[in-house]
Amino acid sequence: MSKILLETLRGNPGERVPFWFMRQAGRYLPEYREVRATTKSFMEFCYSPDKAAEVTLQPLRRYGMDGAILFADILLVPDGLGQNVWFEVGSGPKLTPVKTKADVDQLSLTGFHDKVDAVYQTVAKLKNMLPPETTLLGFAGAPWTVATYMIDGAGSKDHAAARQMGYGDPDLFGRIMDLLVEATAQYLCKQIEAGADAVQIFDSWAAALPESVFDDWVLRPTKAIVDKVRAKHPDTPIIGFPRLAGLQYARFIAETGVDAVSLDTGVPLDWAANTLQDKVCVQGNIDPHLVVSGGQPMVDEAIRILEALKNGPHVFNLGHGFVPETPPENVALLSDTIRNYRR
Ligand code: 1CP
Repeated sequence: MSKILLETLRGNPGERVPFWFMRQAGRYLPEYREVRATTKSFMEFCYSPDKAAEVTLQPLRRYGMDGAILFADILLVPDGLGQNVWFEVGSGPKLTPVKTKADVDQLSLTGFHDKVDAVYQTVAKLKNMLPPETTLLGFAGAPWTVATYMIDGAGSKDHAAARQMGYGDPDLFGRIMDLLVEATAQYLCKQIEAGADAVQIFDSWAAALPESVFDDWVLRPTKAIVDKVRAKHPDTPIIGFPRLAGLQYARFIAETGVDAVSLDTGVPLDWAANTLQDKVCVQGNIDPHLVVSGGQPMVDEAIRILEALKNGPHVFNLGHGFVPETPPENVALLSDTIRNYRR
């Protein structure tokens, strides 16, 4: 049976628009909170293949999405490279920050795949559990976004430490980025070898980077990963998400070679339809906060997006991930609206 999401990502849309949602697994679902409560540490939870596979499948049982996204986190990559990563309740991720040459010397690809092996096991489990028409999505963070956490030591508003290292010590910063490119390419290849049908690269913090560094910090590392993954797996679509990159979305597509892009909430749809969608499949882009209030305004906005992008390959998604306060019944209404729409 053919997978409609996978076919659409390859540029062959059908009558129905396939859908999946960023953060479709997570705290807005009571059944997620129940499984999550059985493991204290979030990292250990991500490294538990049975639990990670279970929470990946939970939203599909409720809403029948066309895609299942592997449950894991972008910060497993620095953990696999030997950095100390942990999550604190209420304040998010924490890492022992990478500041000096000695800190970078501590990071290594040796032992990386053993450390993250549970992720590959989760993918393999999901491959066996999913119906043949469902697309299994693997993912990783893009080097720039992962580097912001590694260098700042936490989530931050303006990624000050990473930007300052990028400008002030480009050699040291470049070593971190090169290591991330290599680790991320290998990590995505292993997910594909374990059964992922397509992969997404999340550059959540690509916003508002000056064009003089956008090339070095976003375009080139992403292109290097795309080239490496494609050399081994030429038929696996790669989705990029340079979130809030504005007009740079066009260069992102032209220069990285991705097969699809995820549109953030701010991308104007006429522009996307005319400038991006003739080159690649687009995903997006309803505001996750509109799914919190739901009702007719959410349905109207979903139809507006479906209509605006109906002349090319489109995968319906959010402009960013679901927030924990999302009422599950609103996700049901949104899913039905997309499922019943015909191009
Ligand atoms: O227990 C919990 O609910 C903790 C919340 C949570 C969840 C559900 C975190 C902590 N990570 C995840 C899973 C996750 N993270 C997935 C798989 C699930 C799915 O999509 O259904 C994915 C793809 C991610 C990716 C991720 N993690 C990104 C990129 C996408 C995005 O949202 O921009 C980022 C930036 C992270 C870091 C992260 N993980 C978790 C938190 C609280 C954060 C920090 C976010 C921040 O700095 O604002």
